[in-house]
Amino acid sequence: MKLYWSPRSRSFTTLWLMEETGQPYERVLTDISTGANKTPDYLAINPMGKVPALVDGDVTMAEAAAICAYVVDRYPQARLAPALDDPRRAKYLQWLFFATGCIEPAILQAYLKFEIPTSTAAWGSTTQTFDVLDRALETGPWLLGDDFTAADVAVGAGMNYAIRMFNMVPTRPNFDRYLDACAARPAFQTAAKLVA
Ligand SMILES: N[C@@H](CCC(=O)N[C@@H](CS)C(=O)NCC(=O)O)C(=O)O
Repeated sequence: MKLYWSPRSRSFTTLWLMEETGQPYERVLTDISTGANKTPDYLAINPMGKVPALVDGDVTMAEAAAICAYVVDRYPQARLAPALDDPRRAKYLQWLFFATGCIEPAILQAYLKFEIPTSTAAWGSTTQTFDVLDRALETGPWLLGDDFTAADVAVGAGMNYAIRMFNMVPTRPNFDRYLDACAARPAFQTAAKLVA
């Protein structure tokens, strides 16, 4: 697999995930500060011209959370997702989609301070999204309890970015405990050094 990535970007999510699998992969530096993400060759991989993106044989794909889902299903031996017939798969998918569908816009709303009616905004509001996440992390250590999954990579990377890297939203005790647990993982540390 080839992972197209850029320093100091959302590529971190997928680098962390790849490191968690323990499988070999090729990193293709696509530095967004140089416009490498807007070349015709790269746009053929991701027409959005954004990183990360993944190439696996004839497969091309983008969107960090989708890449997480794809990779862990390709490497089931890494045990980073409940199996298809495991009832916990439902919550795993819910949190994976929550990362981009709710957490990401909630962070931007907190940062940019724009108002949208809560019934219209897909994430309700920053408070609503973070209250729900806070309660889900009450027991821990992970979103599915004792089992760390790719949903923790997607959620943990987003929260780490917003709270610890860019100070965009205030932290809470459950978030701190969760982010400490994420940051203690060797794969997280390897990925953090790569994107620094
Ligand atoms: N929805 C995408 C967002 C990716 C994204 O926003 N990437 C940013 C870097 S963090 C990017 O490539 N920006 C460069 C640009 O748009 O020119 C995902 O989750 O993968």
